[in-house]
Amino acid sequence: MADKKKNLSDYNIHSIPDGFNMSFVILVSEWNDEITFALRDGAIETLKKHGVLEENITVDYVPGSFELPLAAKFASERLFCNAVICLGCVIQGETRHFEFINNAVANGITNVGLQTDVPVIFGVLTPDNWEQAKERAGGIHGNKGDEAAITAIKMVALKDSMIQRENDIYDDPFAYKSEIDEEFGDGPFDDDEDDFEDDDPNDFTKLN
Ligand code: DLZ
Repeated sequence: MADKKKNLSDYNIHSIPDGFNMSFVILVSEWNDEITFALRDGAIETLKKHGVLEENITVDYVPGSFELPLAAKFASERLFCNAVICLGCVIQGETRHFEFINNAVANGITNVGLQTDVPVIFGVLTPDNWEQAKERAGGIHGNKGDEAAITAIKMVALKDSMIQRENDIYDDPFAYKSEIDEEFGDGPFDDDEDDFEDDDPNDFTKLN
């Protein structure tokens, strides 16, 4: 079983892809700004540590966490954005606002990612009190901003590797014969003799 993580900022530095050529938008909620600005600073430092260029990091602000999903949608539609990092802090209070905001933000952020195909990272703290928030914004439990930055880099790299793999298949379909056969069954690479009169593997017209 994998070790249980004790600190939000614990990770193996060598397992993180290089962020050079990646662009990020960081959205910061102004509510509880002592906390969210610490998350922002952690995220920026971590992105830079992993090769992301300063000019490829855009920081924008929203009034409260509730506004993060819509702002994430604006950002995800921009060409300069490979991933959006949403940072906020909703502290449990006496009102039911806490639940409403948390549910709306979590669902909203999830939906933006699914609708746009752009990774949108949930870096919103939902602590019971101020102490817990501080512990996760550069305190004894690390910094959730770091964790959000690492997640963003990993998701951009994952998406890039899938796009690259698909391009490789288009470039050299015969190298991927077994995978294509598996995916499409009785497709153009099926070994069934009836499929083609002549089995010339260099005849790409048969793919059309
Ligand atoms: C209204 C509100 C409350 C009560 N608490 C928080 C909070 O703890 N953290 C946060 O980020 N935002 C809070 N907000 C503001 C809402 O997110 C939102 O900005 C307003 O309801 C306006 O839409």
